[in-house]
Amino acid sequence: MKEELMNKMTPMRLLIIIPCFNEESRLKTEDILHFFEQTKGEDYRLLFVNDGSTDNTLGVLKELSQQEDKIEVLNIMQNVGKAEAIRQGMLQNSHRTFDYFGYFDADLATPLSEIDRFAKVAEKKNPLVILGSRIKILGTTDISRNPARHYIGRVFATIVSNMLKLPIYDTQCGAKLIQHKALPPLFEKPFVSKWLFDVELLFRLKNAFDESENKIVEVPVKKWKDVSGSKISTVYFIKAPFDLLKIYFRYKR
Ligand SMILES: Nc1nc2c(ncn2[C@@H]2O[C@H](COP(=O)(O)OP(=O)(O)O)[C@@H](O)[C@H]2O)c(=O)[nH]1
Ligand SMILES: [Mg+2]
Repeated sequence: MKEELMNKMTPMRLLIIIPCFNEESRLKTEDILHFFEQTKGEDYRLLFVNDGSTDNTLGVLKELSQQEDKIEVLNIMQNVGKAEAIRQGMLQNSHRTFDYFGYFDADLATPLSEIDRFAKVAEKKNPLVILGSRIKILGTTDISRNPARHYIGRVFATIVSNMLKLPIYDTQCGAKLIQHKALPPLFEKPFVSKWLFDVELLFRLKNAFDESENKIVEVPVKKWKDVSGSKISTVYFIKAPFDLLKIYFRYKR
């Protein structure tokens, strides 16, 4: 009881990584600054990782960080891909005393306001990982996805859920939180897949922690929308099944 009370009094400290590759035109600087207005009393920080962008992403990020103390920028000179950029962000900051580390997409397909909702779940349930989940629930969530990607995504998610033997609805939503102690087993080694690293994370989590641990909580996001200008090429949808098999045989026990 006393411990519960203590938890309530110590607000969650979060570091959210936002990978950016050529996001100059998609970065919603006003929404980002508004998020900090809305969460003034909280210790939520955003770490933007500029991953060798060839446009002015770095300039936009530097300007943002000058406007808000809680915005940090990590610059990677050469493009390493989303998975590796997030991994670098995690590794370079894992010595810091945040309760949870997370990642969100730069296009704010998942609005930043979800961070606060996730933090409340973290505070209450203390899971190793929180997964944002894009579930349409009439009157409760507002999810707008491109139909083709939705249906391909549903087939994909069902296969992954079976492979993991875990009832997860959505592994690919780009909004997740990870408890500090889970960083080493999840991010120590480079990922074998460039875009399906979320699946690898879940396999690593499953293999590194005991069944009894409160591992994963899925949180339906209130709002999610497809933002045009995706960097995933259509070719990748053909490659993805092969990547998935590679992951399955690498991690299955
Ligand atoms: N670091 C890094 N991030 C990337 C790269 N490509 C895409 N991203 C980021 O990954 C996130 C999701 O990208 P997006 O193109 O919107 O993918 P989609 O929403 O899954 O179609 C955004 O934050 C992008 O900036 C890359 O090569 N490197
Ligand atoms: Mg997107």
